[in-house]
Amino acid sequence: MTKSILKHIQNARATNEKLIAILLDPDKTSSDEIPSISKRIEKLKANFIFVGGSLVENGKTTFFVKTLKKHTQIPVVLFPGDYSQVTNEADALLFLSLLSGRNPEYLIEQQIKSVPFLKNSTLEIIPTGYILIDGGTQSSVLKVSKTTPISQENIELAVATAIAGMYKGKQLIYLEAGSGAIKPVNAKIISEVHKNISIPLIVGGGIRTKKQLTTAFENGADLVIIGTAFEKHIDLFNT
Ligand code: 1GP
Repeated sequence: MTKSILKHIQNARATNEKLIAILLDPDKTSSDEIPSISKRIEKLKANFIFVGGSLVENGKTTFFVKTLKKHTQIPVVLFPGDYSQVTNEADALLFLSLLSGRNPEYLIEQQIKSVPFLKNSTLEIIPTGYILIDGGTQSSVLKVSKTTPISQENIELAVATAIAGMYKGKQLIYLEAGSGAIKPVNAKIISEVHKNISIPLIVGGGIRTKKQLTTAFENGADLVIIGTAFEKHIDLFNT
């Protein structure tokens, strides 16, 4: 029996353990690279591998995760841009609702479309409130979801959105500045959201330096997601 990924993250919040996930986009990573990438991730001692992207070709994720699983024991968590990226080869699924947006497609439609598959799957399904914060770029999430991100200055709205997510029964809150963000989610939003919710907090988007990583952790992120910096071989764990 594999350990529950949600329990692992909840336990981290309770014990102040800080977790890292490396994000791999099957659309940007060729499967030939998987053996070497897996080695790099193992070396970093990342806790999870997140797999997903805003636009991934249908069917690609299944093969990608299957290959990844042959090369690493690190749990694989789906972080899908749409329901076609859901595969039973992974360990868990972030069942995302884009709470900062007002597009029904990403609040409920995609979730309904995934049900025929999920009903018969063994994936651990983790209800997650996904909140897009303005990272200073036209992020893929913004383009695909056609929603307005929350301004970095509007702490009140970010906090209220996170609390509403918790009241709706989400088990995790994910503050997202968007992949490749110029401005990662600022310290104030992280700390205020953290103080106001009793569920774990994920932070990602634009984290490229050790200082940014430490800032996110020190202000209350329980799990930080690193995508672009890993792709670009930026060593933010030792620099
Ligand atoms: C994207 O938060 C993640 O969903 C990672 O962002 O690629 O900027 O690290 P980066």
